[in-house]
Amino acid sequence: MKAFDLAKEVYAALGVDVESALGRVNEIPVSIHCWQGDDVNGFENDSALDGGIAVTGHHPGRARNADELRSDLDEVWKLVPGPKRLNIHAIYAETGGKKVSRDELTIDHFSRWIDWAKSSGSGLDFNPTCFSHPLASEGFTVSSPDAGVRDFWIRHCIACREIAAAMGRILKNPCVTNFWFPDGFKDTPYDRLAARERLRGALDEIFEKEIPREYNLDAVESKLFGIGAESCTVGSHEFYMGYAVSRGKLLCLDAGHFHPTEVISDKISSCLLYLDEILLHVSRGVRWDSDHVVTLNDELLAIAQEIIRHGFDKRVHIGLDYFDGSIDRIAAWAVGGRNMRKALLQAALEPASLLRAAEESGDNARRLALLEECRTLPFAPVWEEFCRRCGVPGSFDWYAEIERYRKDVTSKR
Ligand code: RNT
Ligand code: ZN
Repeated sequence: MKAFDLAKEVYAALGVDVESALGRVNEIPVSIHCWQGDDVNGFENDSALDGGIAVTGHHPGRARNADELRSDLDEVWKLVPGPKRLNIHAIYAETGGKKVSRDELTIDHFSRWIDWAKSSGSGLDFNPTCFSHPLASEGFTVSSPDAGVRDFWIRHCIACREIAAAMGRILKNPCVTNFWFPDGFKDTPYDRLAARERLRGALDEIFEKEIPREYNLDAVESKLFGIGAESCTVGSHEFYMGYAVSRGKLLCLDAGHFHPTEVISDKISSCLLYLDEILLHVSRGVRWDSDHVVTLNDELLAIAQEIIRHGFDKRVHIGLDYFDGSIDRIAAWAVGGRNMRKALLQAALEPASLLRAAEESGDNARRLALLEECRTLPFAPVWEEFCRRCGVPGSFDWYAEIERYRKDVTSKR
C-alpha cells in the first residue's frame, strides 16, 4: 500500500477527509511578492532601498530587469504548488528606459506584467512605492508637513489605484492594492496628532474615487516602527484599524509589524468581527522586522489554522512579504511559498470535530494532548501527493531544479 493511502486511513479514523482537504487548499490563492527576486530594487535604478526597511546579503544572480525577474518567477511558479497571484510594486514599472515620474505611471507601464499574468493564469496585486525616492528622504510621504511632498505621494497613490483597477478589470480578477507608508519620527515628536490627521486626510483624498470591488480592493498596512522611525509611526495599528473599520477598507496585518510577543494569528478573529476582509503580509521577523524567509513554524501554522478553522478562506487574502539577499533568491521564494501552502494543508487536515469536542468538554488536558498528537500525524505523504497533483516536485526533489536553473541561468548574470 502506498504511504498516501495509509495516511488517508489514519486521517479518516480521526474523521478527516483528506480528499476534501486537498481540494479546499487548492482553492486558496497565495500572493507571491515580486520583490524577493531583486532585493526590493525595482527598475528605476537610481535610488537605494530606504523607508526603514533593509535587505542584507549579496548573493549573486539577482534579477536585473523585468525579463530576468519574470523568468525567475516562472521558476517559482514551477516549484510552489497551488493557485498563485503575483504581487507587484510600482517601482517594477517598465518604462522602456524613459524616466517616468511615479505620479505619472499608467497601466501601459505594466502591460508586460499583465501579459505574464494572463499566460501564467495568475491574478495580480499591486502596491504604490512610497519609499526609495528623493521625496521620501525626510521620512514622511503622504503625511508630510510639506504640502508639495504630500501631494506628490497622493498623486502617486491615485495613479496606482487606477493601474490596479485596470489590472483587475483586464484580468477579470480583483487586484488587492496595499498602501504602506514609511512615515514616522526618529525621535519623540511633540505633536503626533497632526501627522495622523494629515495621514487620514491624505488617505481620504486617495480613496475619494469609488472603484468597483470587482476590480480593486484597497488595503492599509500598519506598523510599529522602522529604522529611522523608532519613536512614532504615523500609521500605527490603532490608526489603521480605525481607518479600515470606518472606511470599509481591508486591514493589512504584517507578521513583522508588532511587538515581538504579539502574533497576527491572534488578531485575525478580532479583525474579522469588524471587517469584511483582511490582507496578510506573511513574514518572519527575527529579533526585529527583519523579513526573513517564512519557515513552517508555530506562528505560520497558527495563521493557517485561524483561516481554516473559521472558514475565512475568502475573507483573508494571503500575501508573502520577506526579502533575503543572502541566499539563492529563487530558493528563498520557493521555501516560503511552499511553507505557506504546507501550513494551509496541515490546518485543513486537523481533526476539527475531535478538537472542538475536547474543548467543549472542558477537559483542557485532552485538548492539549490532541493538539500535540496532531503534530506527528502522517502529513508528509499528503503533502507529496498535493505536490504531485499540482505537477510540482516533491520535498526532496525540488532543490535539483534550483541547482539546474542556477547553473543554466543565474550563474551567468
Ligand atoms: C514594510 C512593509 C511593506 C514592504 C513592502 C515592500 O515594513 O512590510 O509591506 O515590505 O511594501
Ligand atoms: Zn508588509
